[in-house]
Amino acid sequence: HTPPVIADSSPTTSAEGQVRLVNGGNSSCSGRVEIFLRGQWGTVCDDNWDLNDANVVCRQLGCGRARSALQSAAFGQGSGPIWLDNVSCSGNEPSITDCRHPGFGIHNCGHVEDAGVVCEGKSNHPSIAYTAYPFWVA
Ligand SMILES: [Ca+2]
Ligand SMILES: [Ca+2]
Repeated sequence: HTPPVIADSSPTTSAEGQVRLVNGGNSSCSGRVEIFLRGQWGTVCDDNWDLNDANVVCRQLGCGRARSALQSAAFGQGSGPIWLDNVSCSGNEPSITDCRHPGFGIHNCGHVEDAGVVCEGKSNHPSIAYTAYPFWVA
């Protein structure tokens, strides 16, 4: 069972605080972490980037838990602003932008330090709806 995909090819419809993973090959659940803020997609610096931070991104995207938090532009260098640096998540935040950080766009990084994640994959919680009636009840 696959949930319906809402087609969104227009860059102008990206929502403030939206997160995406870029350049992860076939997987939509791995790649360079990018965040949409103030009308621009930007990246996350790898300073203090760890599994707690990666877990928030993976869960936010419905990709389960994080397998690894990657540093040093493992998925290539992004462009545009570096929106986050020194990200400090406890792991339970609903969104990466809810984690502690010095402020959007405040950093001492270059794109060679762009952060990435590898998540386990699609959410392991398929929406299987069991019928209330066993098959032998007419
Ligand atoms: Ca961190
Ligand atoms: Ca830093």
